[in-house]
Amino acid sequence: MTVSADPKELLEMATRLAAEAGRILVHERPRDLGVSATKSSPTDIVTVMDQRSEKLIVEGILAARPDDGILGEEGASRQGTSGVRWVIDPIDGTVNYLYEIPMWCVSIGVEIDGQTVAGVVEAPMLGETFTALRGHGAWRNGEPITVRGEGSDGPPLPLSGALVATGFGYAAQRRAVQGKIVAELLPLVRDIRRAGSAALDLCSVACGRVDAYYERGTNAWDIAAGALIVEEAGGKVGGLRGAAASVEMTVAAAGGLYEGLCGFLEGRSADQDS
Ligand code: LIP
Repeated sequence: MTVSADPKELLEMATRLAAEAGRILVHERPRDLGVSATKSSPTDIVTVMDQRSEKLIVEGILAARPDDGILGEEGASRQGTSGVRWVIDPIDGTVNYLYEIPMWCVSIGVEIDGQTVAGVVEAPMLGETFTALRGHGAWRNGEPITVRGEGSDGPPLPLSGALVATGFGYAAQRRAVQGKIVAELLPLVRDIRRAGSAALDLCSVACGRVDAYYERGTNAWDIAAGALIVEEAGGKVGGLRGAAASVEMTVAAAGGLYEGLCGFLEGRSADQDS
């Protein structure tokens, strides 16, 4: 039975598939799990479970919606004809998954005509399922979530009071530049957190677990669902100098703090590698 392109139904299907993938990632993880391949650098790893998760999700999509497009981190890529495209990170936080650190998730964003309309981030080890439906809100385990400070009519949070999440690339040269930038930011903010999963960092912004997030080098599959979850939780997501969020830079925070963090990052050309 083909699922209609109703965003609510697409979200239900994405949530079901993410949960199914989460279950095998937890219960069928080989005890001797190793690295089955590397990508952009020796530390940019893939495991057999990344591949199994993506395969399960893709097969579930195509069984219900054979005309949809797909973009997956581990190679799933097909042009669809329906206008619906699924953007999949089968394990976001792969290094955490390999090291049995709980901060990993399955992230699925669903686009209609290029705009993300539904997103799910499933974090089985945290017992958290983050979902969002464009124009209708964002939820954690079915309960509405908002960015920290959203709805208060007080002044925007200053950078000095912000708990800021970030991440680092896999290439040594980029990491050296990112290390210099975070070293300059550290004395200006409350503190820094590096969780190892962009999708979960974005969900942490959306539910107020951190105040802001930024990272250079995230891919579409890292942020597709999480960006919508932040926006529907009252936050702002974008790149620097008014650009959209992209591999160049992704910034997420509540309004006033967003501008302050972007100003700091623009002043240091944080969307460059030199
Ligand atoms: C991860 C991102 C994270 C980044 C890591 C890694 P992956 O994605 O979610 O933000 O800092 O280096 O790229 O590779 O685990 O899917």
